[in-house]
Amino acid sequence: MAVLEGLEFGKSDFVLLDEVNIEQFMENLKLRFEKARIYTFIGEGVVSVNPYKQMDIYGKEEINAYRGRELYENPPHLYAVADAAYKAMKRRAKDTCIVVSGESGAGKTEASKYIMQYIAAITNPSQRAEVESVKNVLLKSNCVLEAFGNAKTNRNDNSSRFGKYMDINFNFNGDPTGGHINNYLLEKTSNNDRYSHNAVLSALNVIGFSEEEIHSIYRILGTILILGNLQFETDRESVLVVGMGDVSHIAELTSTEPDNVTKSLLYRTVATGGGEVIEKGHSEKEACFGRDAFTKALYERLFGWIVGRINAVIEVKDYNPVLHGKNTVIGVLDIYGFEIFDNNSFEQFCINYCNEKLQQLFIQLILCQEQDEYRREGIIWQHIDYFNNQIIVDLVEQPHKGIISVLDEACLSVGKVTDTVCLESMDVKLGQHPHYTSRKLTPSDKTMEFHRDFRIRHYAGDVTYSVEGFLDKNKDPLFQDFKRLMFNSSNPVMKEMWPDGQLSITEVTKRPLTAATLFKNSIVALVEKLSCKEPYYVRCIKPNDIKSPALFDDARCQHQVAYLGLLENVRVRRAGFACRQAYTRFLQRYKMTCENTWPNHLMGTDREAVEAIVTQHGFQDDVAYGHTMLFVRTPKSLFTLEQERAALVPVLVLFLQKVWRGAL
Ligand code: AOV
Ligand code: MG
Repeated sequence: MAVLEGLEFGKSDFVLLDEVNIEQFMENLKLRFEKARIYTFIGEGVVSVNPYKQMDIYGKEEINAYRGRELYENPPHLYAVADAAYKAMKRRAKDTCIVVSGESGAGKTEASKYIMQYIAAITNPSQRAEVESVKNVLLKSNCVLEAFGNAKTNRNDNSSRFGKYMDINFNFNGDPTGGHINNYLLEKTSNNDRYSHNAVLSALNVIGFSEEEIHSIYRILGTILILGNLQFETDRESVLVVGMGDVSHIAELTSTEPDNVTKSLLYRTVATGGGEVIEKGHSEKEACFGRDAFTKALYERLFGWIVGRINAVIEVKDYNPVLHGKNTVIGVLDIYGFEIFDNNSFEQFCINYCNEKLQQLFIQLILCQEQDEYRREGIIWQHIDYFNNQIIVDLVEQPHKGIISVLDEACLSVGKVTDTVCLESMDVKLGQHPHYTSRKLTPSDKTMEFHRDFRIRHYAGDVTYSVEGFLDKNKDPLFQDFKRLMFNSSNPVMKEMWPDGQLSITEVTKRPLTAATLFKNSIVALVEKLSCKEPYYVRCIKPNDIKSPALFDDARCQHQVAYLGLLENVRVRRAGFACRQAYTRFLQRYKMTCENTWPNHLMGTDREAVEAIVTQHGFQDDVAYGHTMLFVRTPKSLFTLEQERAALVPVLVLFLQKVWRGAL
């Protein structure tokens, strides 16, 4: 709990509110925002309100103020949380993660950049070249990924259209030795002109992309641009490309043959039931569909390949645990936030499902496990209620019954299943679900359209999805012909991106997994990765919808506070205990601070010895005794012990040396 701010700035930790209710919470949040205090703690986590203006709080001076300090020694800041995650990792050899969450435009990407910069700034004091280069790549990779993966949306001018989870590996010294990026790309974005071409180019160079690779990247981007304008026409039954100049341009950029480009745009190879291979001409509609799928795939593969190259550069190499000690990790997650547009499609469905999963993780880790532990340890505890969104997660992902499974079924069925038919089978399977509805089920609700819309009551609000295009987006719509075209490119970089192009049509029989299932699998894996680490939360709030630095829209903010479960978070935290330690461990560490326990205690149990230490230091009212561990309400009590221990250690070492030398 920060002590350095005056009361005129409100409470620096929501735990310190006189009463935990929504009115006091909002009053404090608003007061702090208006006083340009955009961060407020909830225990070891921080709530951040997007200031929509540059703040002078991220400089060297601030970095030095937070470095190595305890949370309550400084005002709330992202740096305090980053430092807490770093300290836990370094002192206790724990893998930790920093989860940055909040809706679109709330400030997640900015926050995660500041966190990365902080970690880079406080590590590698001896400036070892190999560590510096890892840090450089980690920082520069952001610029490249944002250039390719961000776009302007109604909600955010620089909206992340991909999710990013970055693991940073550390050696026993606490210096970064490498890292790994997982990306969760959803949409192809336009060639984003917000980014300076030179900055991206220099970042690509720093990361270690070769000239040839950089050229190939630009050639692919050029191809995507041309494809975006490419048109077809039908002339007496046959479909043609309008303007053959574009075809030769594409062939030149992709180092392929113009004839093959035309062919893959206008025909597809199919295997007949008898095993015969024939070429079938596209209709104009099919040709457009193929072109769009090809454009999207070019983009996805380019993005995936860039991430892969960055990973190859920063991968931990030659790590020897005997020489270098335990390798620990801090993960930083910055993903697309909850989104509601006027027209919501498959992408919003995936994004919002992902946010449901992350909220579920928060509930599990912060609200659920914490309370379970108190119960297990026999601590007297008044259960705190909260809305558990597992029911919505199930609605989306449950096998056989969930929306994804209905979608997949529709995509895999043989006959012609349309989006509308798919919507009908969702209505049949999910009609009873309290978080699902459609116009057919509630005919009076004119805000939805018949045969088109369904609505999910998400934890963060109701979202109406238009089912149009869901099935196409869920299938792997790319004809094998395009894959083969690119695999046969004489440009080695492009060839490398399309290894599956070498399969002949008769070999491509197995149905690929659908986009929704692939997405679900990747998010499930992400949640698994996060849940085995010690989590630190940054909860971002968007103060208004007009990107104003001066407006605190009460209703919008209160809505976010409610669905993020922040009040419940404060309640659990406040009634709860910030620190806990097994009795034996506690005793090992602090027995020297108490005459009755040093060097060994003569009491019946370790717990009694711990009680003696606590009582001698006078913080008996700040603790509770569990079956196997001690719970400490405020970190300050432990801090006092730590300080005393730190002062005693040199004295004891001297003492022991004398004993060994026989001087005593
Ligand atoms: P997001 O990551 O949460 O949205 P961003 O981090 O991109 O949101 O923030 C949106 C915009 O708000 C930024 O471009 C900045 O203009 C401003 N902003 C956010 N945080 C700060 C800050 N600490 N200081 C100054 N300006 C800030 V999305 O990616 O859409 O979910 O998919
Ligand atoms: Mg973002």
